Amino acid sequence: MNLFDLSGRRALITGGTHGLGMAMAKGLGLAGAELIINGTTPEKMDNALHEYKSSGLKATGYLFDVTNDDDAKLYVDKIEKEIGPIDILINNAAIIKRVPIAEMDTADFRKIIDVDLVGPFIMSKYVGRKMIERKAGKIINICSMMSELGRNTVSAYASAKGGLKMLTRNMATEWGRHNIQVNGIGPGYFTTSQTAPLQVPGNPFNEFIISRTPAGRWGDPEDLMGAAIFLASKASDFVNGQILYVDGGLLATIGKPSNEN
Ligand code: GCO
Repeated sequence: MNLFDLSGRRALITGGTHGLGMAMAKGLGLAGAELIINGTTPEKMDNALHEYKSSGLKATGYLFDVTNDDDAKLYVDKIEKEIGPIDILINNAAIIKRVPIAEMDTADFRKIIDVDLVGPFIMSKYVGRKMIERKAGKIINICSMMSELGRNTVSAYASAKGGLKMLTRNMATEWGRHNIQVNGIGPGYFTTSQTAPLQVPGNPFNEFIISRTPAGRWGDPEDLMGAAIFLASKASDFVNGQILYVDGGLLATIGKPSNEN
């Protein structure tokens, strides 16, 4: 089982102060990795670091904006100087705004593309340069059902997540020969603060997801731990450019009418 052992590894998780980012970080921590948590909100960071430490995990926090090219370069250098070489990068930080295309502000569209697609590009560029020098590294981009499917009101988010799938494949193409594995995880519908508006009892979308997902439930953030550990570990040394969908089977099926079991 030491194929999945991350002892001695250092993992940087963007947007690691809550939700899916925190769950995946905890998974890597439980597998032995030292955690480097990126966030933008001091209060959320304090709470998160407290939670990591109370879970017995070694975690250090860095507040910076992944869309700011200079900051990203500066903090990647600072982290490598203060903590050590970054072995694993999870590009998880993302935002969403649910507005029909015809009513969406172009500035909002651009902001979502910036955080959800350009952010992973910027972080991967600066961490990737170090990994290329060291001829080793793991990068995991957090994609989405929206990397494959359209849905009302999430055009900017879906455009970014579709782009992130292709950025993943292009990074794998360019960096595979440097022993860098770049893959994606595509979470289905998970219980997080981001999806809370959708999961309100009585909201038809809630029932729709439960009926549309073969597993018959929303995902629990901890359901992502295994995929994150696999793609961060030796077990995936010959896996490159893949998107691992963790969605309870949602993408595998057309769904079924209410009169069928
Ligand atoms: C939405 C949700 C989704 C999920 C997730 C699904 O509005 O449809 O927020 O985007 O967060 O990305 O894979």
